[in-house]
Amino acid sequence: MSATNIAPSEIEQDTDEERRHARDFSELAERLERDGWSAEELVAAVQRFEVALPSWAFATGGTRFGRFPGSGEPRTLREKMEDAALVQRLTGAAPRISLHIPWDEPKDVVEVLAEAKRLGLGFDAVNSNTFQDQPGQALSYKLGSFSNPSAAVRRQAIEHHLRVIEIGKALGSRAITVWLADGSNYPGQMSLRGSFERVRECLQEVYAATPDDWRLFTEHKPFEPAFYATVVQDWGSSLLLAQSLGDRAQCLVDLGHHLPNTNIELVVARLLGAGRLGGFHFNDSKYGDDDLTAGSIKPYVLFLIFHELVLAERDRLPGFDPAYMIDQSHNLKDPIESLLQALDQLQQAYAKACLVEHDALAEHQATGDVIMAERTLKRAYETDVRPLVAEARRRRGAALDPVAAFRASGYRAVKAIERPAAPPSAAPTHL
Ligand code: LRH
Ligand code: MN
Repeated sequence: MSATNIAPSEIEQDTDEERRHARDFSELAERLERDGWSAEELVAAVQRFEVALPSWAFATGGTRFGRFPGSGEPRTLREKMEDAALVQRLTGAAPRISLHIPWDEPKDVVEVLAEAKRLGLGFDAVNSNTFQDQPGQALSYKLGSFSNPSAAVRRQAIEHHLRVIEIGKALGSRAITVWLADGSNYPGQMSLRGSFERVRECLQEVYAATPDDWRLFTEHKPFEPAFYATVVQDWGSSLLLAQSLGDRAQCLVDLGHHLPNTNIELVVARLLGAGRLGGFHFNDSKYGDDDLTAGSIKPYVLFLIFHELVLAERDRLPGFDPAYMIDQSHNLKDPIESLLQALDQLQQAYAKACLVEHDALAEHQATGDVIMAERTLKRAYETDVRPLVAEARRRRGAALDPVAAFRASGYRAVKAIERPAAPPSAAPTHL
């Protein structure tokens, strides 16, 4: 049994579970209809909600202290695509994969496109990488890439991005995500304004090389690997860059790239207001860029972010077309199970945000009724939408409970045989 093309009938949906779900969904639908909602419209909205999967998250990540690889992990782009196709099979919400270059650079684009077609997968934004030196690379990025004082290093970094765009064009991607590790560890090491100007100049050339139907996403991050100043440190720096590049440049919000207690939904609202919210790297974190499973630590924040997105959708904000992507690193969990959990959490957060009584909220905000305004949001957040997102999946022939279906499929055990573990010396796929 090759688990990827699990036919709907083979997804282990036991009839008891089916019956329980049917009852739970009809009860929820009845309650929603009583409150003036259309359960059918909500199911359809959840079905339209799609998130791209990161090619770099299908194998165990690790930290600088260690990596504990699991069994049956993918070793090639083809095997990562196979895993991505299974996640799509079980959720119906992840039809695209986002590649990181060179980590997951296609050796043969034609073959990869054929494999993607066979698996029913598409390609989302491509990601560049100037935060590592590749074997045989002429010049080092130790002191930065686009911000590097050396024009030769900047040129090398620009050439890398032009190549990533060519690969993306061949795969049918429509965006490039640029996260720069550029920064400094000590005061005085780097010109704080000069480094930013150099990044802007280099990005201008990369932006000019993107096709007219592409977007360029700038991704901010407060620290790591730089521990004093990061050139694109916060949403303001990212926004300044995007605004200076052109209309097709937008800001990507990685949820883990905010200092503790940052109001991320406010950052999202600001970027939406500026018409520059390009997309997301969904994950969760307690302290730093922990890349934990989305919705696992701060589910209310995830809901509040989706509340801003549903409001923007409702207000028909010009250019509103956020690219939803996951960016997680799996140190302890089975990567596929964690991605299935994340997709379920994202579907739930979106469904809850669709249940906010916006007119009532606006009224309470206008009249300064703080408590009723908060209760209106909490009422949506506290609605158990699990039967609704399960129904959205069921109608797509996907699993009511993807993690349970994955475990029942025995996929990992099959892959453990098909994919003998790489020798311990092999470099980690993603730190
Ligand atoms: C940086 C980051 C970025 C990726 C990398 C894999 O922390 O979030 O989006 O390139 O992780
Ligand atoms: Mn990211």
